[in-house]
Amino acid sequence: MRGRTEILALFAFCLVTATTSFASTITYDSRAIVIDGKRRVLVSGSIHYPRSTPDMWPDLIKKSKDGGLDMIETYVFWNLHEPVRNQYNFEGRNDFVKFVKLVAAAGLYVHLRIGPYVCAEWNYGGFPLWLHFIPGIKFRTDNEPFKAEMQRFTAKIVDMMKQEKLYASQGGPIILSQIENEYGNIDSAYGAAAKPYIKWAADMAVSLDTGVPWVMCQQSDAPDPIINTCNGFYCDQFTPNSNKKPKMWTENWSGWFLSFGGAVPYRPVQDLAFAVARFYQRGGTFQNYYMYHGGTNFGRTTGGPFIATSYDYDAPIDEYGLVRQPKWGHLRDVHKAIKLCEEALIATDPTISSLGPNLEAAVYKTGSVCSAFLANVDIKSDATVKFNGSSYLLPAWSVSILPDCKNVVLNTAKVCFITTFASHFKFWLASLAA
Ligand SMILES: *[C@@H]1O[C@H](CO)[C@@H](O)[C@H](O)[C@H]1NC(C)=O
Ligand SMILES: CC(=O)N[C@H]1CO[C@H](CO)[C@@H](O)[C@@H]1O
Repeated sequence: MRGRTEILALFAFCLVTATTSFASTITYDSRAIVIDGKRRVLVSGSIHYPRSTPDMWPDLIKKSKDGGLDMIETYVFWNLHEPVRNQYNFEGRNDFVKFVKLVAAAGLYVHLRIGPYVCAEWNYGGFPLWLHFIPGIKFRTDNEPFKAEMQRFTAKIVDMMKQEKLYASQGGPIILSQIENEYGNIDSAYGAAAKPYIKWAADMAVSLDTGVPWVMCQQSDAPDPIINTCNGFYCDQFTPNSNKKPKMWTENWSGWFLSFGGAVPYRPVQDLAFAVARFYQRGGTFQNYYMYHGGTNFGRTTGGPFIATSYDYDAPIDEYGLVRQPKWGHLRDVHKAIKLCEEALIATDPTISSLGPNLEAAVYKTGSVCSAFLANVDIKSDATVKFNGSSYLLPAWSVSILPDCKNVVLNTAKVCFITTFASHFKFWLASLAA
């Protein structure tokens, strides 16, 4: 017979799991990631669990949700988890099962980028040092000793996730996973061995049977069914390698990492908001901020040469876990505006037309829904355009979002936090003068 506390514990356990245990079917088509048969417009942000402390995680996740994110993306850091071959560490800042569960508890999705080569300005790109000493090994190419180790670690992580029921196909939050990392940027250096390696990596990942799609970023020849995705400051010009795959942006650099002796990186929110809105304007349905919270390179985890301990990245949440204004607030407003267009965005491809030099309209119209994006991509001149019977002022380098094809709910160059502050300031000046 069970004791009373045991029954209570079981009851509490059931309450917790009951809300999260509905399995979802995750697929994709030419427009979007499809969750339980419905295309979705998704906004994601990177938070790497070992770059903050477990005590910070719930608050970082909450601020991400409040900022309008649907998903958190993290890499998995092999050398952190297996510092000595076959001796694993998943404690403290390494406890990514706990991290993924906290994201799930907040009701957000997870994109798990296993790599296991991750780059990430991380020591040795995430490879454990012992890997280097395996006889005959050659990294990231068609090399048997390397492939055996890569497969072993990838399978280990996938198994851990499965045991904890963390894939969406099991009722968990993980709806996407990544294999390799930006290999397309360097594959020419591997000559003829690059193609068979990528084919092998794709087949190996798919064979692990996670029930959710895999992506490869910066890999224009990613084999089916792997989705090739874009990383960069701007991705509006990107197209996937098949018309059966959606246009996805897995790293939109919110700022940049800090190097010793270098300037502290800064990317204005107006430019970041412009890039995001342009991406959705031109048919995108998924983008991820790299980073949404950058955090700290603790200990000797930073990659080299000369990459600083701070990994703040000028991200919407700063190194210490505080929201960075006006970046965080303006992007939250951009996400709200884009979500108001979701029904139109998932229904159809955009019809793109020119409204003059450097001026572009994209209309998503089908049946009774209509949403539009109006862009001025000139970096100097403001412009007034005629669209659907009305006039609109478009500041230089900005996008206006019209969820009903009529009313502008947001222009990416107009930051409310600043204007509110400015009008308070004027009011305050006026009151001084009186
Ligand atoms: C023009 O705006 C109306 C809403 O007032 C909308 O119903 C219609 O679809 C729009 N047409 C175009 C081509 O954007
Ligand atoms: C990989 C990539 O897309 N890089 C681009 C990032 O954005 C800058 C412009 O700021 C381009 O010069 C890079 O090519």
